[in-house]
Amino acid sequence: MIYLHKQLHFFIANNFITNHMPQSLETLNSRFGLTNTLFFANHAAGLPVAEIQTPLARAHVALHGAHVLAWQPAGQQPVIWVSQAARYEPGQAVRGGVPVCWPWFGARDGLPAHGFVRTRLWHMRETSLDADGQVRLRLGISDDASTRALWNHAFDLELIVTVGQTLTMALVTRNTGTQAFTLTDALHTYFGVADIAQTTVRGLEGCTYLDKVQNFAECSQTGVVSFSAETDRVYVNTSAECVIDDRAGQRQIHVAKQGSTSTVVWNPWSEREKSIADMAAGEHRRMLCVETCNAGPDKITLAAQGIHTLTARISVA
Ligand code: TA6
Repeated sequence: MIYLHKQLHFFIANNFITNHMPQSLETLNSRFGLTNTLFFANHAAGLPVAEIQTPLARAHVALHGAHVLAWQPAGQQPVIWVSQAARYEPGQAVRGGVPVCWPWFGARDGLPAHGFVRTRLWHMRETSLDADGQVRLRLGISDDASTRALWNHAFDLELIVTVGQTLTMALVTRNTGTQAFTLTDALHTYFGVADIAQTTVRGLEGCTYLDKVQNFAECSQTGVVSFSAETDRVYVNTSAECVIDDRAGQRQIHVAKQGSTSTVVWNPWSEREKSIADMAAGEHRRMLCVETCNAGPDKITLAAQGIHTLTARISVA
């Protein structure tokens, strides 16, 4: 009996350490570093970042928020955009990269915007180099007293990032509790473009969208999406692949997805940009968010022990 009790105590303590204690740089490098391919370094404010460099691509992934900060396939300009004014601080969301919005997308009265996992430290669970030269990272976070104070559910969340000529991000939600829960989520991807005024997004023609700039008015998309003012739209009931046609940059970025029925398109334009403290003047010209989501009315309900995966697959032509 005493032996069993000790075993149980050991299991719980070990599990708690694996899921909740910060991992030191030394531990990260010794357990998860990959020779000549992946190492961990402390970026600003001591936040550990996985730096990946292979013949296929370069990428940075922070443990803070499981935030993909950079991805640049070989022979291309960087694809993911981060503001020069971004703040890398515990409790802050980074302006740019790929914020993980979960378990809700958007604002909620008195609660953090876009949920609480983008501002928390995640755990590195696994790294590997595949036979085809792609690097895979698996990061995780699970509930504790502080998450339950904001959202009273038991969960385990993983982000599996695959870095190669294509960037794949799979956000896996597991309901580890005994009650069903409902969530919305997003891989809120910021893309770099050479000139927003010459950029369009294809794939959403004919879709219904909720226009945040017009107090969530329901509208219908005619033709491709183009940009000449603040744009903040939740396209609903769409699983379509989108293509960002960056004419000035002479490239097309493909955003394919699975497990997602909404796409958000956002550019703050010049006026709104001024109210965003962590965006520098004029930066809206060089960025565009095309977000792989389940948002607005497109909610996910997960039964006890259920699993849902939201996947974005990004490539450049
Ligand atoms: O995804 C678009 C959006 O919800 C916009 O409404 C805009 O506020 C943006 O996200 C950024 O939100 P954040 O909380 O990161 O400032």
